[in-house]
Amino acid sequence: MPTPTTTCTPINLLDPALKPILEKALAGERLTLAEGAVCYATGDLWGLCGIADLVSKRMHGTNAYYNVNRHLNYSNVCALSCKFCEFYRKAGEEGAYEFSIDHIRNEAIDAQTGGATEMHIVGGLHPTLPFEYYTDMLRAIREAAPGLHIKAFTAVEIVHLARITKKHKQADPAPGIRWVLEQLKEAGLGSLPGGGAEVFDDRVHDDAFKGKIRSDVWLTVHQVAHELGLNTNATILYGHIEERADRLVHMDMLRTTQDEALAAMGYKADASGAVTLTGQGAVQPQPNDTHGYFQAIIPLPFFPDGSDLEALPGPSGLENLRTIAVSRLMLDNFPHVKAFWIMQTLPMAELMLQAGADDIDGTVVWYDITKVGHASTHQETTAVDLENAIRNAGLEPIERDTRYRRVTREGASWRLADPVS
Ligand code: V47
Repeated sequence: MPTPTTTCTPINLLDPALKPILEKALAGERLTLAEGAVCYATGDLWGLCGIADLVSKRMHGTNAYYNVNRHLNYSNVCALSCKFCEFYRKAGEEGAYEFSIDHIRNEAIDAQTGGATEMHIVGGLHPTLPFEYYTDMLRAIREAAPGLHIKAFTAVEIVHLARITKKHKQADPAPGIRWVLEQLKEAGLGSLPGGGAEVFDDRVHDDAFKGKIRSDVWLTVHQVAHELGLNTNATILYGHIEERADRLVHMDMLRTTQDEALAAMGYKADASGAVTLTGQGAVQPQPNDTHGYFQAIIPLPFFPDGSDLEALPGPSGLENLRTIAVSRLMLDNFPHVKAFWIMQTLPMAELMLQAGADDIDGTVVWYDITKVGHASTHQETTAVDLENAIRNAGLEPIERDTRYRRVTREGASWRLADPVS
């Protein structure tokens, strides 16, 4: 989309500690970790949200995005036992499942018939499904529903596939990851979702999700994907046993990786190597770039229900709002901040659209990873509900495809807006 030219008016702040943050935001300069800590500590939450909103409006004007998509969790069988996860089952355990390729093909046909533009596919680390299951899945979708963009497999699954194909080398994981991604891309993979990042901290990793890839390998998967021209997203799972300082380090590691992607795309870095996209008139990365980049950060609030960490309360609504605002301000080179309505709820997502978020994800349909209360896996909303939520936040709803190109739609039939913007 073209860069909007909205002029932003400075805002009144109750906490003087936020003044340098506002000045840096207005100048499009990078915040330090210490300034991130100020954002987390301030009592003037609305002032903080106002700064994040100003940055978001400068980047996107009054546009806010959603898509017509379908999530699919192909299997919940997982070799790992992450403490925060209530989704996984062991093979043979009650409730364990894996979808057949026929089932997945039918889902894709159904999604395409209903007008979806994207299928978002993730699952557990299945101990016995062969590599061909994953490439067959992609080919079946591509053949049966060629209009769907396939966003699939977290970095954790990609490394699992490198392991089962014996391509993974602990000392140098990049070549095995590259091989897997090349095969998947050839079979129809269009981009990578942001899952599996959790929090990039070794203490938290070893306590809550030991056995999962560490931050360096997660980031390598995304770097290699970018080199292959695949766009990706990133997540941060917060509100469990991590500290706020851990979240800031996580965000810093992500933005450093994004600096590299943007520099490879021709963006000019400052003396410290930073490339920011938040300054007045900054040009946002455009679709059709041959080098990939992170499109969106998706802060994921921890849902304790049914997990081994069930005794924890999970983050409050205000902490969720604050984390959206901090994400917008710290991740100055991420084009989009997504308030995933399934995890944030649609009413909270409206608030977040006034606090740094510019995207609320899509119609979803099926979602098995987190379920509010006793909800089933059928968690669907309509494009009308998403548009209403965006309008309630005073913004203009823009239906986008996976690459944030504007979609024009009549019922289930859609096309990219012409000219592509
Ligand atoms: O990787 C697991 C998280 C992620 C819990 O890329 C939990 O557009 C909260 O990554 N409480 C999957 N979170 C979801 C995900 C995602 C969602 C929407 C959009 C995109 C995107 C990506 O969910 C997992 C894990 O980090 N998760 N269990 C839990 N109890």
